[in-house]
Amino acid sequence: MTAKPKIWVARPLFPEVLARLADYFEVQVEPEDRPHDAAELRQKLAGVDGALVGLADRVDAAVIEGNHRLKVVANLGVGYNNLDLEALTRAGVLATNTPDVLTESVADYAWALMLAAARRVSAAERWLRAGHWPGSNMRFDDWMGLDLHGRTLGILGMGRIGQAVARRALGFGMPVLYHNRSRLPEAVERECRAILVGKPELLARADFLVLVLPFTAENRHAIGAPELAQMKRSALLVNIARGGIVDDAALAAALREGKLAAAALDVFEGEPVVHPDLLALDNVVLSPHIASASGETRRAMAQLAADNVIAALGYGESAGKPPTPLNPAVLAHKA
Ligand code: 8YV
Repeated sequence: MTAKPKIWVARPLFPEVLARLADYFEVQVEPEDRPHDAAELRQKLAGVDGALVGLADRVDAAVIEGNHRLKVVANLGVGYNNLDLEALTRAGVLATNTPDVLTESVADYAWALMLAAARRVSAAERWLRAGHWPGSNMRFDDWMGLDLHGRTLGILGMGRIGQAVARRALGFGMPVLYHNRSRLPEAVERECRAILVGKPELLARADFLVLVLPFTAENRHAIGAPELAQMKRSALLVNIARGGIVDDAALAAALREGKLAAAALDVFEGEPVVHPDLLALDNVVLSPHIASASGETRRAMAQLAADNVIAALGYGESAGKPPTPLNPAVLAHKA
């Protein structure tokens, strides 16, 4: 009997997913969630045929150089700015991600953040827990927030998640403007009731601006001091995309100086460190990168990453046809 291929799982995962992987592979699972530096990643990937990695694991040319065994790297996330796709493709290593399965949960969470920041849910709860609620004699004008209904929703980055955020706007009676590299097909625009505008117009007109764009070199600080200055003072910014798309220091300054009403952030520059100026503010809702973290969705993401590895290494019903490849040229080359 030939030995099973080996795979490395960079973070603890659901037992049912690990059990499925173990049907085909010899599985090495990291016992705790922590990022791995280049030297460690290089060493972990050296003796395996495939790997499931997290967003904190940066797989680049230096990490895979000289590795002739590795065939597939499955990212546990839809965003893949941690993978050097060119280097992987050059090395003939397939990369995969987890699109679609998280779209609706992340869109739900964008609305959770919008509502929480607009209606000051986190700050009010902190105040209540600290025992400050005086009861029925609370000031009538205390804890007043912003309404969502009737306000303009702006979406920067109109991929699958942006569209799912837009579709939910109908229920809130919010007109939708979007800006994207390319215009959506008319039928999709109609379904999302979304109108394409230039970035300056989006910044100037949005009452709620949700960022859902991928993190690329061009998108670094897509929202910095100059962009924040173009937004309404009464506006609210939501980042569910990636840390680094927003200049967090500039955002904290704008919030402190009243140049922006509020913000809600699920992602940060330099995670898990949060800029201290943001931590000091009450008009920003902060969460630890959990937009995709519903039980169903996290399980589906892990299963999809496993499906990709199983198929890429030639097993299961979809052998040779991994469901969500990022560099399918590698597959074509092998076919
Ligand atoms: C993470 C995400 O994958 O999918 C993405 O791009 O940012 C998240 O869904 C998740 O936080 C696991 O680290």
